[in-house]
Amino acid sequence: VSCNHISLKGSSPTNFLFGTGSSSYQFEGAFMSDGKGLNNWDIFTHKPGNILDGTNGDIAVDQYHLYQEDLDLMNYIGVNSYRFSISWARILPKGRFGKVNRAGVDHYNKFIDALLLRGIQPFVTLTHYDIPQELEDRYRSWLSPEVQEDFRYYANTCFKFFGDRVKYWVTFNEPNVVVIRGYRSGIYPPSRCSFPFGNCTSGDSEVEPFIAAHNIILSHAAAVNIYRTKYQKKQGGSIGMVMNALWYEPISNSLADKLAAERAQSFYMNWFLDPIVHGSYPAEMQELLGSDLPVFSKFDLEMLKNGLDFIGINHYTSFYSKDCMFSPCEPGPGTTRTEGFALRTAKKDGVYIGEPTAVDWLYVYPRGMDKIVTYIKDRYNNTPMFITENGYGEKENQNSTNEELFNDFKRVEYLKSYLQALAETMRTKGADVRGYFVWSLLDNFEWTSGYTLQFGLHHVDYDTLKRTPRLSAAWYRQFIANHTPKILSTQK
Ligand code: GBH
Repeated sequence: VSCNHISLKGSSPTNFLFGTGSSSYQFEGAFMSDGKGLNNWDIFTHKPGNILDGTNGDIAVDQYHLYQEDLDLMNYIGVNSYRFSISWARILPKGRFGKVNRAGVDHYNKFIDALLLRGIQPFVTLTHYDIPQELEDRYRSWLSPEVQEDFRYYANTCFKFFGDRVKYWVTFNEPNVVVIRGYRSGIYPPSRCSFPFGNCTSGDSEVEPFIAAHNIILSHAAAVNIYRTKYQKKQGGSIGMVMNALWYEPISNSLADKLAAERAQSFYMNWFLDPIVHGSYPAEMQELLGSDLPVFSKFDLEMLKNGLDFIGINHYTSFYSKDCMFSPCEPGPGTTRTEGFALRTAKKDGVYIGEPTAVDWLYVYPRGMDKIVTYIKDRYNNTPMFITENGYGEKENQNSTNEELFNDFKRVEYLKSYLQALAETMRTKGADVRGYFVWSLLDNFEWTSGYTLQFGLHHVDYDTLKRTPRLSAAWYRQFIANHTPKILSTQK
């Protein structure tokens, strides 16, 4: 594999972050250790039928215990940042209704110190899909405005204990996925659905995703407000939100399909970013949803002015978008009123938008990276951005050869082409992108797919938990070395 040089010079500040991503539930394991409370994913994965291979994150890749080993892997690759999330229930087993779990605080203190000792900046998410089950049981978590108080309390606790050393905070990972999958299709906890699907038959109200989203947006605002008023001056960090960002390409040049792609984006990503950056829901949502869309009070609008310091972008793939408002479509993803009447489809005239992969939603379309970053830059006034996730998934099986397990040429090609597109957008359009994180350092628990999908730069053997570098790890190491000013290099 060649390591051709992609020029980031002139477009990136000298402290551009190169890292890898992770999350507590997918990595830590230790689900009952040292006083941790149970969270929504602990409960969900233990119900038969929810996870493809019947597994769970009880042990995951045991990063809770094996982190020193993982730090060695990071150090070898030469990343200057590591993205991970704090397990809310490890810090506050019962939310604000119980005590702080000091052992949980100690764990993250040790982990953060160990990262910094190696010159690796912690890039920390407060919640990556997880919430203490206590808050689900007490008041139905995101469906209740009460959750804003809990999230504020939790965020404050984290800023207080860790903010002296953590300079990058993310309030939420992919809240759009949390509400779509948790309250529309029901395939994630709390398994609420507006149409019968899989295990989910409850036929809950189709407005629940909008209520949950509203509470998440206001929880974000509450956390940012605390950070701005009590910590930011002293601690000097920044705070943002991470969105799952698909690129929606209009399936034709017709105005109707172009408008459909806009609606698709508004009902997916702008849904959260518009209120936080511009103070109101996207116009398309207001028009189509009317009084089904919650309204921000005067106080809410004041809180929303706290905005964010950066936008985190998880970008993997692109889809075509086809109008279903002016001409009817067969039912499919995106076609209803509450999704913006825009069919999401991977094919145009029978041809995929990009090479399909082992992951059913992942098509290789590097141009999408340029298009989505440009779109966000233009819509949100070139707010500083981080690519907080980008990666390639594979599916190993019993018969996979060593060649297939470790020589992941396709992952390397994917990462190279997406980074190439990103570099071009930064250089030619002046997009203010400040860092890039590969998903992921290691294979890990891939939510409802269990351990059947692998996204790691390192292979994990689940019998022994042994980590083995893939070709892509060596490639990323070389890439970072080629693009990091020597003076900042943390390599010994
Ligand atoms: C990210 O999720 C997660 O942040 C990370 O934890 C995960 O391991 C990683 O990517 C790899 O999957 O069906 O309407 O939700 C991304 C999961 C799944 C989100 C497909 C977008 C399609 C739209 N993505 N999904 S929808």
